[in-house]
Amino acid sequence: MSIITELESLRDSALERISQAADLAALDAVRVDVLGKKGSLTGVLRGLGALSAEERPAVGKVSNEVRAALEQALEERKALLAEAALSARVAADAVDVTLPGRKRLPGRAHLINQITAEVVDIFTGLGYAIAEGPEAELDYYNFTALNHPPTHPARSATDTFYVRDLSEGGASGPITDVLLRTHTSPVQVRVLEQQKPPVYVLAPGRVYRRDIADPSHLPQFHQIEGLVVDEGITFGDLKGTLDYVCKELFGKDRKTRFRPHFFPFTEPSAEVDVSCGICAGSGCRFCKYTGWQEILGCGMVDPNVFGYVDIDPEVYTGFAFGMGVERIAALRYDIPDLRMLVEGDMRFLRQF
Ligand code: 2NL
Repeated sequence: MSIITELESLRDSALERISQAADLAALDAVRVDVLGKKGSLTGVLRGLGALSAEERPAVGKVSNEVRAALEQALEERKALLAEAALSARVAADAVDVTLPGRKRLPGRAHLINQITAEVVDIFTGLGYAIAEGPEAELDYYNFTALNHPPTHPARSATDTFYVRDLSEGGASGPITDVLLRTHTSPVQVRVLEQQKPPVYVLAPGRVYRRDIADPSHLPQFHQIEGLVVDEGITFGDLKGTLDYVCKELFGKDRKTRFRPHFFPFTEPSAEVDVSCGICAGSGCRFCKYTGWQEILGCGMVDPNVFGYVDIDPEVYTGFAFGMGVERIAALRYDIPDLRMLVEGDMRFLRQF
């Protein structure tokens, strides 16, 4: 076989391999095989030196043509494959902007936290400070300093969760003087121990009572208590403050009434009703046909409480009040069963 035939056959098989190369890597492998340092065409060209002077021009011309043809075929195939690779990537990365967006379910604060925040806003607007304290509390702050006699029924282990000290006798050891607070009043006793009057303070927080959960009771709920101690504080200040707060919380059109009541820590004491928001006082099933909804308890701080925190009741007087947040939520949003507030039903947390 003449060297020219050899070159032509090499060209044809190389062109065939170029046209078959499936991707850029395969194409480059062909290039190295043919035109590389140890490539087949390079090998043939090296043999050119052995040819006679008459043969050399013709063979040289053909080999240049073969090289040029192969280089052009490689370039064309390379451009084609690069174009195909780009198209494939564009197709794979494509975003369908016509797809509907993903549905998001934003949440919101739980009703209890919403109402607490609202009440906190009203009282901070009146200049009150916010105070917090431990939920596991000493009997002294929860009962004794709040004028509960040693035999008061609320102190019974059937009404209050006592905490056993496991370091002393384990689960069968003695009931200690630590309990889960039954109201947030102990927070205020701690404030009075720390701070001389004037005191204007609000104590929101979680409290515990040993009740079986039913439509109107939860063993764990939230309370907001308030306390004012200053010179010359009267029951009139108490009435004016709570009437204002009820109107802020429930609406300017609402009326309040104060009914005599008893609490160990206040004297005199009262319960406060707000005129029914459904029937405006004429009587309906929401107010059990009374025209009123009970919303808080209050009174003038008992002088005995001042005795425990070393405040002179001849110089200072004060008022205090407490409300159950779950009860207020139930009244405001017409929730028939307090247990619904803690069952984790998404409808209480979803923002519509
Ligand atoms: C209610 C009634 C009340 C108080 C809480 C209080 C606190 C101190 C001194 C005196 Cl440090 N009193 N707190 C007073 C009257 C009523 O709560 O029905 N709570 C849900």
